[in-house]
Amino acid sequence: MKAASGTSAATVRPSICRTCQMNCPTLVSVDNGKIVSITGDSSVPLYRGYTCVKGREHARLYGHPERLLRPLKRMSDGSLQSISLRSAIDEVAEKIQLIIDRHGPESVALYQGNHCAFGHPANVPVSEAFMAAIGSHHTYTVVPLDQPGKFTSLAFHGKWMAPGHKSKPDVILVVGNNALVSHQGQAGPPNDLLKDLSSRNGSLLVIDPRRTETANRARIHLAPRPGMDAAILAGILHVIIEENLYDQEFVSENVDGLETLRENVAPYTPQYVAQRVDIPVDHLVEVARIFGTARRGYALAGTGPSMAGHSTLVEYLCKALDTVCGHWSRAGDMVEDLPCLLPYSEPRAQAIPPFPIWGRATRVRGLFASTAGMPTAALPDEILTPGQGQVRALLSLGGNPAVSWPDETKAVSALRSLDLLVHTDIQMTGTAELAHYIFPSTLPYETPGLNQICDLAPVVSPFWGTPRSFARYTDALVAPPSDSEVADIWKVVYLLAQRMGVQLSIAAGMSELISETPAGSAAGDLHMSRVPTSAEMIEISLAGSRIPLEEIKRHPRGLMPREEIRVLPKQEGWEGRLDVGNQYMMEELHSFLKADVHDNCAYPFRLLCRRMTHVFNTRSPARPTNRPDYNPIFVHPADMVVIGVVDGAMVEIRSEHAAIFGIVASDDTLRMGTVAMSHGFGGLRDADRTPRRTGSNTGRLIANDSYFERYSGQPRMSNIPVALRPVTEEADC
Ligand SMILES: Nc1nc2c(c(=O)[nH]1)N[C@H]1C(S)=C(S)[C@@H](COP(=O)(O)OP(=O)(O)OC[C@H]3O[C@@H](n4cnc5c(=O)[nH]c(N)nc54)[C@H](O)[C@@H]3O)O[C@H]1N2
Ligand SMILES: Nc1nc2c(c(=O)[nH]1)N[C@H]1C(S)=C(S)[C@@H](COP(=O)(O)OP(=O)(O)OC[C@H]3O[C@@H](n4cnc5c(=O)[nH]c(N)nc54)[C@H](O)[C@@H]3O)O[C@H]1N2
Ligand code: SF4
Ligand SMILES: [Mo]
Repeated sequence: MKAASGTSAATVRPSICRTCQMNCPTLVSVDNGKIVSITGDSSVPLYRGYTCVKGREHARLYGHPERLLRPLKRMSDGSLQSISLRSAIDEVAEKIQLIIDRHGPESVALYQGNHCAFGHPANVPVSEAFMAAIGSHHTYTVVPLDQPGKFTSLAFHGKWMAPGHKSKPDVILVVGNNALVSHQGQAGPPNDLLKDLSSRNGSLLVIDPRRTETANRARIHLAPRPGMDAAILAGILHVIIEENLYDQEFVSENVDGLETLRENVAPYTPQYVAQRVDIPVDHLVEVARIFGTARRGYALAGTGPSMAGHSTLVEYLCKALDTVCGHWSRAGDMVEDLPCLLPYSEPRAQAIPPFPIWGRATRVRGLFASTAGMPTAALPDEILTPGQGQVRALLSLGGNPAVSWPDETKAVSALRSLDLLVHTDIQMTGTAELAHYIFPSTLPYETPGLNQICDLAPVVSPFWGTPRSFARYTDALVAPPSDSEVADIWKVVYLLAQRMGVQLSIAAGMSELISETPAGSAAGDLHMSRVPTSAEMIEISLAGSRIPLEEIKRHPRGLMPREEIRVLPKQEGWEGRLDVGNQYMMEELHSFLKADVHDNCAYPFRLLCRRMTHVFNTRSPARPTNRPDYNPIFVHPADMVVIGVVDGAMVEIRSEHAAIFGIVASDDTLRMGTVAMSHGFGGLRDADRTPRRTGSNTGRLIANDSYFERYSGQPRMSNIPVALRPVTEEADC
């Protein structure tokens, strides 16, 4: 396809945005081997040409002066020097081998950040294969810092073998998620779901201390004290059970624990909850009645409640709500969003009963691997704690641990203390500043790819991903700059393995991306003497996929399989039942009846997590010029008066653990007494005195060992008690 662009004719090619989990289909204008612009592809009905500012601005990254183009090596004087890819691989392979010989394979750890999973589909399987081949279990992901409860709660609740009611819901209860900005919800234009809901007279119910873009559209918005979601959900369950609004037939056939749940939510009367969390009692009762009487719908939690310290419990209670209300597909119902890229797994109207959550123990705080994976917040301690099993080398792939890990001070000293830190990135970040070797990465449109994150999303949360199965493949559209030595993440790992003489075996292809999915068919051993191409690696990663890659490739604009998949009936003699009365969960719920342990008048505000439209976590060089290049601290105007600051003023934000500086932005959507700030900003600890230039890292305010969830190790990363005081830039920075 040709399109006019200035004097020359640009070629417009279909592709996929890989900047966030939504994987919007894009049209990319390429002129003279360079990306000129990125727009949405309106030929795909599910997306109707939607893109956001991040996806469009991404075009500016390709020739950006801040982009890393050649591998870098840290010299003995601390400076970084260019090195060839070949030499960097040789040196790193030798150093890893030496560490393994001296300290054993368990001294090597792997961290897969967002862009490891978002980028080339082989990044995750190849890096996991590397860890398996050297014999280390130290593989960590972002999940335990994000919404680990999505995985851990399954172990306590069990899993329905068919999806929830994704299409045509009558009710959606959103707890601390703002999909209109984060796009973490149904894929496609974020408004479509809400428009469809209101056109059918359905109800959007939102629980969020901030009147978010999503809350603004709600029939009822509860703006409670943060961190109390479990108590609110217990109050909703209380009403639904006491008023017999639940689905008695579904429960008697498939669910255990209702009586235990009834007893444990009994103290959570609407009056008690309303008073504890400071919301109108009639609103709470109305939310419960709307949810309980809706035949189709779902409860969906986001990062807010997860990060407030009770990820597993909040997710468990959301599942309990859907389960007692019978919001799961039954035999004969259509399944419209089965992943295309995973092996086929039969939807059945039956329950997988609860399964063990406990995995291998760590050496830290009694934490262990769980169904959410290894506890990432324990990794800094695994690095800093001497003795048998100490981690000494880290492969940091597609993330930014120095900035994104909670407890920045500890995280940075851990990363600094490593014998070897190998990092892949596209720009100099906090982590790159600490790395011994940096491998610059290809950018998405320089390598072939798939929409795997969106396609697989419904397996993690039935309410994520496209409403209908949709797979799209893209070729590489442009070559990396001619004088560069950038590489896909999988390729760096492959070359290291090759140099170390290690055989890589891809065991489960794409299923590696979602830990709770049964392994797919084995693709087997990789050829280790001839480096596969990026296109070949996609074929290998997709072995056993429900829709074969050749079929997907035949549809350059994407494939929406024409199929009629229906939920199969329960197998004869099947005894599995879901559990809504798990003992651990009920004990944790009980703890909400006590006073809030975090109440301390020295820290009168609560700092909430939040996302901003124009940036995906770590700040990017390709950012819109009309937005500040820092992360403001949003404060309610009435609270600004109390603190004595005006818009744009600088404040010190102090938690029990540490202090950072922030620039105030007035925001009357916040509940008074709460303030909000995005993460992913700020330079390294020692150098960070420039909140107006680089922003500040909220992770520094968090201690990873004071308040943390026992199942995932996730520290409290939202609802952080803080004190705010005005500061003058000259005196304090
Ligand atoms: N205080 C606090 N901490 C948090 C959170 C919070 O809300 N508050 N949120 C948590 C959550 S939900 C998550 S998911 C984690 C995120 O944790 P990470 O995944 O560690 O962090 P990101 O910022 O997403 O990482 C992006 C990194 O990838 C690089 N990058 C960008 N594009 C590309 C690319 O195309 N290829 C490659 N190779 N690299 C690229 C960026 O330069 C950056 O270094 O942070 C967690 N940390
Ligand atoms: N534009 C953009 N999109 C993104 C990202 C980004 O940085 N920018 N990050 C991506 C990542 S890594 C993730 S994990 C997803 C996250 O996606 P979401 O979970 O939708 O993230 P947020 O938009 O931060 O929404 C969290 C909400 O929780 C609320 N909240 C905070 N504390 C509490 C609490 O205790 N209780 C309740 N009920 N609510 C609370 C906040 O006010 C906020 O509105 O977004 C992804 N998408
Ligand atoms: S919503 Fe996500 S996938 Fe879509 S254009 Fe924006 S960043 Fe890209
Ligand atoms: Mo995340």
